[in-house]
Amino acid sequence: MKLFHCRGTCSLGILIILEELSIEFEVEIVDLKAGDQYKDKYLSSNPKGKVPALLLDNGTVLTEFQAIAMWLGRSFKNSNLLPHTLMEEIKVLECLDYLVGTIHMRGFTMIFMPHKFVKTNTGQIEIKDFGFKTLEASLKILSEMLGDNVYLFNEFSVADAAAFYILNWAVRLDLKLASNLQNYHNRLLGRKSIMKALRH
Ligand SMILES: N[C@@H](CCC(=O)N[C@@H](CS)C(=O)NCC(=O)O)C(=O)O
Repeated sequence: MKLFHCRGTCSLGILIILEELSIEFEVEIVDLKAGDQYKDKYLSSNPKGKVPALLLDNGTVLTEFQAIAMWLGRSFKNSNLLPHTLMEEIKVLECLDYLVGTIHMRGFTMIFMPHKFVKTNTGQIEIKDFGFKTLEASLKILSEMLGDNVYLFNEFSVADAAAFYILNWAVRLDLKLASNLQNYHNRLLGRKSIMKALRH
């Protein structure tokens, strides 16, 4: 298996999941700043021009964070990265989609990449503002989802791996986090798989 990854991006979440599985895998760095994602070499593996992408041993390339995370969780059931009943599993997917589809795509992407959506300075300020407002509301919801629990669900799951990259970005932006999210982020920083993923 090979993960296409760029440091500091959402593919960190998939790297954490792979580290949790204690399996052999390769990592190929796609340097987004250098524009590697738009070069033919990478596009021939993932025409979407984004990370993460996971090349499976049978040659299939999986893309989209939620799909990769669900595939890994389902394929390596003993890892307990997904719960075992349908409703519990769907609840993890619901959470994962909120983290990636809303907090990442409608929050952080607007703040990090407003130039992708509009050229004018004022337009970009408005887009960033939309991103910050989305984060304010959605991180509050995430804090309520976590409550006093150690993880988002009973055990560490693929959703926690996604929450980690999200909270890392929040810290990078110096956002004021609710105390339960701050403690959760600190707890996750001490997890072996996360320390290993950060060292890559
Ligand atoms: N919805 C996508 C998000 C992937 C994504 O936006 N990846 C970013 C890095 S965090 C990327 O590769 N951006 C490259 C670009 O936009 O040029 C997924 O679930 O995989």
